[in-house]
Amino acid sequence: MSIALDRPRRITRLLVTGGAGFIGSNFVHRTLATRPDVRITVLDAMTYAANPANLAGLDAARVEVVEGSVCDAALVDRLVGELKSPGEDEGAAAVVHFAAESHNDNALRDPLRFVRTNTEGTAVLAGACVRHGVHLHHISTDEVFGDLPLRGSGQPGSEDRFTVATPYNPSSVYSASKASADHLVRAFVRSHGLSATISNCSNNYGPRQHPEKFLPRQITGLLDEETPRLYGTGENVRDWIHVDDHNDAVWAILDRGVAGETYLIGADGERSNLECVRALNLLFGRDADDFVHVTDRPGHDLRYAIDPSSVAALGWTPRYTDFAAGLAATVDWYRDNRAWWETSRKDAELIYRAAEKILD
Ligand code: NAD
Ligand code: TDX
Repeated sequence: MSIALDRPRRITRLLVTGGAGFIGSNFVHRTLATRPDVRITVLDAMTYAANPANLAGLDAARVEVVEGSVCDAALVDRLVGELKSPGEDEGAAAVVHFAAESHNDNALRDPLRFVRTNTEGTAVLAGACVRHGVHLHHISTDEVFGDLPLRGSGQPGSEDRFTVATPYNPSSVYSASKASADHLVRAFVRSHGLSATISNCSNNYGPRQHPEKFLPRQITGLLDEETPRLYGTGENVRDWIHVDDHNDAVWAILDRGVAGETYLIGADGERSNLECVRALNLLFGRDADDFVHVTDRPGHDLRYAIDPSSVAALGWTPRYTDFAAGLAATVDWYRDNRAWWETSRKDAELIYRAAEKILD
């Protein structure tokens, strides 16, 4: 069976969950800029991870922001039902589901919050989409597949990348809660006739990412003249993709993805954490090796890598193929937007510093 539609869907109404967070808000901005006929309702619980500035000043005729949880079944049912207006094409409405607790380190401290939002919240949304006949695009992560051995290590799997056929093997509560959500979406497709697509993407970077995450933590630290902090040895590898490339791939799936299919999104961006920190130090005119090793994350996944051929088959290709240039532009964004990150960095560092020890 083909994994691309011959005739694209024509979507004009979206419910975007988690649209005040990092990837969701970039999705809203990009959609407004590139899809003049699309109107959006954002549903976001405005947790610590959301920043109201992310959606400030947008065209109120095209974006409505509703504060609430994806676990609130009555609210979700109403918002999904309101997407379908009489006279509009069948298939003109869709839900794009970004809302999640997204940070692995927090899952170590408060696992049930992850189960509630990521797992239960996805089931609530899927049920509402079934009742109202609305398509659901579920945003997931490459972490559901577990991790791979380092390239060149000679271990079985060390030259592999994740594909749509890779078995699920999550190792953290975050990735297990996302894996359960993916399974629930597939169960609603099979047992309840839900129209849904799923995408599993690798690590995103770009503007508006919370300073608790690796790259913004190092960038905002360097802007405050602090030394970068690497978990453990720093040999762990992530497959970096610019957030706009991720969101363009999501639109390719909304346009041409086949209901029931899963697409893996990545941009051939494998880099060790050590390489990233060295590159950042150089961008700040510092000695590449001026960083500290700190307490490692328990259960820390070693390597992620995505084979993006499923989404490439929809005609998508990444535009940010020069990681150094994308990183430099991201540094500029944080330099120009100190007011956006200052408070959330302070809050995140209080938690980090209470737990971490410098190893060398
Ligand atoms: P984020 O933490 O920056 O944003 C998450 C948003 O969801 C926040 O605005 C938050 O307020 C909202 N939210 C949390 N709980 C909610 C609830 N119960 N109801 C409604 N809204 C709620 O996360 P992000 O990095 O933008 O990730 C977005 C999605 O993309 C997540 O599903 C994540 O699993 C997935 N993903 C992220 C990455 C990455 O590198 N960041 C990579 C692959 C997939
Ligand atoms: O200070 C740090 N030092 C460090 O070495 C921090 C905060 C992280 N790290 C390491 C841990 C990881 O190997 O950097 C790597 C990236 O860490 P995170 O930014 O926490 O991301 P990760 O755990 O890889 O998960 C991210 O990508 C997949 C997102 O947070 C998830 O939501 C997404 O699903």
